[in-house]
Amino acid sequence: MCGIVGIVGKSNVNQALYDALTVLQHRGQDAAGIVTSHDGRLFLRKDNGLVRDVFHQRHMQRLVGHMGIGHVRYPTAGSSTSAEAQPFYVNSPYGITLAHNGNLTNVEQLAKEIYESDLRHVNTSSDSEVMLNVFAHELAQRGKLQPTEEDVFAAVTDVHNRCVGGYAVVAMITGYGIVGFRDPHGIRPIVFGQRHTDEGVEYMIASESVSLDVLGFTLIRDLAPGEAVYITEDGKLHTRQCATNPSLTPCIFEHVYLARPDSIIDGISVYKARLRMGEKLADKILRERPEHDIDVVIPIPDTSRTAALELANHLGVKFREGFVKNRYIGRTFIMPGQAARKKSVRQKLNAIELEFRGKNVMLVDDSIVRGTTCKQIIQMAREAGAKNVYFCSAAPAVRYPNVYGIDMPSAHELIAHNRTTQDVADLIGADWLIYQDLPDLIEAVGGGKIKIEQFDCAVFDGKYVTGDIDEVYLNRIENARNDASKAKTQAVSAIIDLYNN
Ligand code: PIN
Repeated sequence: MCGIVGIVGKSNVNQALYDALTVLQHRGQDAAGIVTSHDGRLFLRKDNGLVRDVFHQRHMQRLVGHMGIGHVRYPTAGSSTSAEAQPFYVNSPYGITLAHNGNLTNVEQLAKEIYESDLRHVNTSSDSEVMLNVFAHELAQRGKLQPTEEDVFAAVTDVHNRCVGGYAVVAMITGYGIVGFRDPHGIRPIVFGQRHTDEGVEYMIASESVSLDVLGFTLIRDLAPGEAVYITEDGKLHTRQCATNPSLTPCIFEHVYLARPDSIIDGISVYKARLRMGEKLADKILRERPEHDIDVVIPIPDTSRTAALELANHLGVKFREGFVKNRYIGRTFIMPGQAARKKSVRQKLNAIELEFRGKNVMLVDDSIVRGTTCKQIIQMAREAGAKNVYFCSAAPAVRYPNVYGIDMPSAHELIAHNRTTQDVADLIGADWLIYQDLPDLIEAVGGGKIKIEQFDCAVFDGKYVTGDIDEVYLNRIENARNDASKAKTQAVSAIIDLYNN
């Protein structure tokens, strides 16, 4: 998962891009980048790290220009180098830079085509660089010295024809404008909006509406699946449907925990969807155990708080903050003679004992993925004196890998893969485990004022909307992931050895 932004403004956009990226920081903390364009020249700064660490005064001063794009990257096993930070750049045609949120499922075939037929070189293992080259190739095919909006939209149409997967993209064509587009299934989110200044109207394209709000832009709307928006450098906005068979099946996991609660995605308030998840969970609890003995509902901060609050309300049970999260977790330093240790949950969360002692507590989390965190949290609740520890997940059991840009690619890492609810309860040490039912989650997200009936729910039901995912593909990405993480572990051990010797 990543965050993207693009702005066509009337004065320098560096500060606005930086601010927008900080608002999208929850979508990726691994790397950040901004590229701006001024007088036909590009200015790029990207590196590993949080937005606040990547950009210093000297970088910001160099990022001049009235238009630019930015990116924050989520860590995945295969993308740890700063060379894979985005935006990516190709010099021909025109000088194009691109930032992408999502994942292409036919990247191997595309990489081959790009090299063998399009005669282009890709310098990283990132699917985003592949996509940039597909777009650049298709735009070059129009053979124009100055591309019009028709040329840009035609290139996006060709991208849709060649690329398969989930993608929300912003790309800047140096000297011409910024284009944003969304895959034909609308899996990943992308919105655009405007703000009025004394010099005229400015436009922003972004992953989530919250970045428009915070910068004083008003939301125009989400891009439809397959649609593109092109804003020229002088501020003219064009939109076009570029896919032949678009159908909206947005990723339901955005609502579970990826997106900020103050965002509105495809017209649905993430906050309201989470409230409804709590309501549905309460109904399920009452169905399973009408005579339950829950004394207190405790959220696991932060995402689950909204669902937990409504769950407690509907059950008529006390809602209490039992865990406090440290918002200032620092770096882990590697000391000579010591192995690198991961920060434990205990360093991130602390229990308020008086909310647990002698009580039957219902802990609520947004989801259970690997099960490692919740196991430790349940242990902490017991140590704080809880009589019984019940656990509920606002999402159904995560049983299948995600192939559209969320970092959950390997089935064997998922605690619920090939396991029953009781198996998972035993493994995490819960006295009672309740998962949201999938139809309830769909109803919670898509059954508000804006009705959406179809979502990408692949992590829950194993149905992949792009229709190209089979066992062979899943095994391949699982192996690739294992190799990549092995390589990463080896690299870390090598650094530790270096320190130790
Ligand atoms: C919560 C994000 N949320 C917490 C992510 C943990 C699963 N985990 C998914 C629960 S927040 S586990 O955004 O940080 O507030 O499967 O490893 O137990």
